[in-house]
Amino acid sequence: MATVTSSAAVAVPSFTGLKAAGPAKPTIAKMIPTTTAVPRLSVKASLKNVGVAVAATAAAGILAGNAMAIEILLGGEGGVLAFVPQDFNVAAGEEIVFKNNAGYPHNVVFDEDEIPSGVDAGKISMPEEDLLNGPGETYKVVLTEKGSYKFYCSPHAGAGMVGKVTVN
Ligand SMILES: [Cu+2]
Repeated sequence: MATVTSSAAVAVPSFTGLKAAGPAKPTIAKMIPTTTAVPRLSVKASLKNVGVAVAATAAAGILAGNAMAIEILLGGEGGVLAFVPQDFNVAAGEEIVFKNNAGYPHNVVFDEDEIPSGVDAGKISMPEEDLLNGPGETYKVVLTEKGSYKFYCSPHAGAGMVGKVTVN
């Protein structure tokens, strides 16, 4: 029972991740013609192939996501309490994926005094009391306003777990 609950809880963020990956749809559109272009496939084989295509699409979605999103690790090698990288640039509208790596729990809170004026820190931050507890858990945010933003991990800000992103 506990195992089922736990795996379901883990599945939710990864499903959300796939859903949120914008490029996944065009990839599917690309994959389907490839699948149907093989006329010798029986229905059964086609279904099997669809399964493979879906799996491939998930992988491709992650790859395509890399072009449109940046991944920031929460916690460095050896359990260093840091965002990795801790200072980076993104394009306006590019997705930033903060991913639990080591030394968690972590969270991502933007400093309301260190973001462009007019941006609501509450809308782009995790609530201070919310934490990413499990391995690979993610928090995703898209910043559309250009400028520089500073953020921190509330449990570890005192240990220097702070970061900066410049939106161009
Ligand atoms: Cu932290």
